[in-house]
Amino acid sequence: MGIIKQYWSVIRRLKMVHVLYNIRNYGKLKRNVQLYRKFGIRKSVVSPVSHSAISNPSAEKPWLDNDNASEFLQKHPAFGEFTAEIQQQMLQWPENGYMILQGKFKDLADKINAEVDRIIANKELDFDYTNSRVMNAWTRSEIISAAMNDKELKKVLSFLLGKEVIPFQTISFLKGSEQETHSDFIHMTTEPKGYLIAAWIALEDIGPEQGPLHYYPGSHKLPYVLGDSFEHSSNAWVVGDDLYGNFEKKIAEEVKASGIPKTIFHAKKGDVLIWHANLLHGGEEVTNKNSSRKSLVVHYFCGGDVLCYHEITQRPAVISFPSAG
Ligand SMILES: O=C(O)CCC(=O)C(=O)O
Repeated sequence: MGIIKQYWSVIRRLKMVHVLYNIRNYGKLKRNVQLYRKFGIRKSVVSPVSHSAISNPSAEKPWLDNDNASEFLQKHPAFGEFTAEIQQQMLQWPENGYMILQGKFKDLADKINAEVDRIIANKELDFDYTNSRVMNAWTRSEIISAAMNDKELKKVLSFLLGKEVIPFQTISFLKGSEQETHSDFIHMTTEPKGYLIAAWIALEDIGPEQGPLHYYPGSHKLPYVLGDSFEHSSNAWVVGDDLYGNFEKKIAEEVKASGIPKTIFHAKKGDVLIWHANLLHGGEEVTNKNSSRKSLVVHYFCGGDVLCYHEITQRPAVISFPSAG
């Protein structure tokens, strides 16, 4: 690793740097004061926060994580408002932790790709060459912003969680991520647990050589793996640089022990895969190194009485929740 990269990797892990950032963003964090009281977090809202600081965890969970959820789902008055195809997909959510909206963004996919190309060509946002991706392209594109705020999509997501969802970030991938199997919940964490959801949109047909996405149906029912479930070297001053690697090892062990078979998603252009906060997923190897794998993933949190933070970096989530004004 180059000296500048090494320097940044240390600075980014310094908790004091996070505190300064949080102070600057206090306006967006002050909604957490009453949530910290509720969940027994005896800290300032500008301090680092992690699962281990919660002394009064909530017993609440998304309604479809409860037993007999499929039965309740069909009886819910809003269920009838969805198309038969969406209803069919929703019925597998409680058991499998994912659902697919086939071809939903088929007509918009090329326009989204053109927007991402423009943003990269004009250097409007930093292009991450290592991971072949651009973060938060929605901030520079009305088309991408409209896709992430698509009414029907948000209605489905809000129904699945039983609370209104708020889009939090987009990641535009040009190539397969080859990311190890993980749950998003260590990156984007909530209390009560489970109030994160992701919508992954294929922006082209994706074949086996392009590093398709994989996932483990039903793995969302495995226990949440957070920073106190495995060893790492974080302390009062820094977030340990072994935290993520050790998390991935722990997840690999959990996957093996569960015996759940892997599913590979050979998506068609415009398909949307929606996954539960704890569904284990990742990127397959890109076997054709020249191939693209264009996709857009949107992560959504819930606001209201939900605390949102990033367990991996121990930072509270800095978002303009509607209630934060
Ligand atoms: O698109 C991929 O390959 C991985 C995306 C992912 O894991 C995520 O956004 O959480």
